[in-house]
Amino acid sequence: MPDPTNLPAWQALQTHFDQLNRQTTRSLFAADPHRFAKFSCQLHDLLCDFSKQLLTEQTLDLLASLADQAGLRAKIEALFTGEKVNITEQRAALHTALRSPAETLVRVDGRDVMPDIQGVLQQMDAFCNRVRSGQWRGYTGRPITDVINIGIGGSDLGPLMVVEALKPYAGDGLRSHFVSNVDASHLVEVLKKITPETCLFLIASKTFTTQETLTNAHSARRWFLEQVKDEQQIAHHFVAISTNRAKVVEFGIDPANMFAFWDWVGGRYSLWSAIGLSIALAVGMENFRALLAGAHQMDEHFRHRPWRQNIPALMGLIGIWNANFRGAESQAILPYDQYLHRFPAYLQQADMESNGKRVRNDGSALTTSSGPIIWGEPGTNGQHAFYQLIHQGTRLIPCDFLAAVTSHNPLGAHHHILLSNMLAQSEALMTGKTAAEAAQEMQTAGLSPAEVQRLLPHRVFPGNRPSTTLLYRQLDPQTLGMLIALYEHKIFVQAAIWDINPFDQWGVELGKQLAQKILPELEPGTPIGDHDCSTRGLIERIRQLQS
Ligand code: G6Q
Repeated sequence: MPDPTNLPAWQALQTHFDQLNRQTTRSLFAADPHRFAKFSCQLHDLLCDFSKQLLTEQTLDLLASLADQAGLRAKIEALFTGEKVNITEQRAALHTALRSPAETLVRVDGRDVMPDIQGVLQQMDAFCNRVRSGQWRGYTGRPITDVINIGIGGSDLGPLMVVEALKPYAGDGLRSHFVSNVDASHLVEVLKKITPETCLFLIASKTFTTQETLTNAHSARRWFLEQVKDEQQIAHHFVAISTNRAKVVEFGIDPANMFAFWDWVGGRYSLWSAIGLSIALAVGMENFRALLAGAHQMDEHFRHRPWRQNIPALMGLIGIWNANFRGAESQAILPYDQYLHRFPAYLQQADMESNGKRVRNDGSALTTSSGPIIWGEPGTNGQHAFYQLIHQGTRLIPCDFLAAVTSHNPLGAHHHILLSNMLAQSEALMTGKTAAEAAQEMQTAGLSPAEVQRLLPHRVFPGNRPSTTLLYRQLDPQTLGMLIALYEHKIFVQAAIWDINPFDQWGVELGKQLAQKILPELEPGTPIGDHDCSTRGLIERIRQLQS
């Protein structure tokens, strides 16, 4: 593929942007009362309203041409059919197969992967039933009460986000805990809440070599054995989720208690695999399967709908419009849904690890910016914190608002207050407040003409700040599956246009190597290797203060 910025559609978009930029979204709304209907689309209960973006029919036509010229359709097929789209690691990226119906045929290197996937799902099903029903007993014969997932990055963020999001489906069952940070405080605080008799550790690591996870897992094992004093009992309290059977055995976990997945499942795309065991234990296998089914619905929509009705394609293309033409550097994720409080953090990894790349697939440098900075907080909290910058700061910050129409916890006027805040924010960001409107407001409030003039620049809101609203009936497992798959595919669309590989993470690998070198140097008396004087100074200071 040529440099995306040399594609005819890219150039046409540039010219179009220069013209459209003279208008505002507010003026586009004033000119067209049907704008909402034209610039929104739906998949089942999920409505995506992108009418508050600065775009017209022509913008969408040009973005659709850009998708065609970048070969997006063929790239989607390559993704779904198991081609080795991760070109730097020579791997397929088949998270979509994990949520496909059993009868689908998906091959990797000529081998149908679906029987393996179904086999692990059945293993998870049987295991979850035993644990959740109390049949699976700890070493004293008591049922399990607490599940502790030890993992990091992709082996933590996805399952943690989903377990939080689906709390209403967990009932009074097992308590879930997640330990990711190698800072011992994370593990120790969880250990304070549990007892060896009734705990179940899930050691979740694709490679089973990740320093943080293995350190936490060994410490948890030691804590367990210090109290239980019988290695045989490990089998009742530790299971592994990994692609690396040899390392699991080396750690001391019975391979019968191992849940497998495969190298064609990327870490940050792995919650659909056995890495989702903590989800299935928390909410039951039926709900886990509903999550998969929702994601599959989004997969089908993405694979088959034309670009103009294709929610992930539209969101990806609009993201490109905002980032590469309007100059936005970040993307705010603003769920007005407390259960999605970890969704921005989850998306930070999904998006920034995937599209935080500086070279194209052929190794040449990108000539335009790639993945945006992803950040956010649940509403309405963010309104009392960083929204000021979104309304009146110097940067353009596109926002995604997400909300359920029906609350899991109907309580007085709470939900209407929540929704009205979200709607008011997206409206205000779009319309802004002109000088005339601000002046009128102050005059009505009785301010003197001099005061009005003095305050006017501070009280004007430029508006024209883009947002997309995703509205769904209720945050149930199926809807959540759709939402997650939507963002996964949005990320893929952008990678396809920028011609980058969203499935590798050499920056993460770098971090894994670097710490290994410094670790022994923190021990007093060991020689300190070759470092810049800042790093050397900090190592010496740590040694000095620890001695
Ligand atoms: C995800 C990344 C990374 C990974 C963690 C944990 O796509 O590769 O976040 O998930 O580093 O790796 P393990 O699962 O191998 O422990």
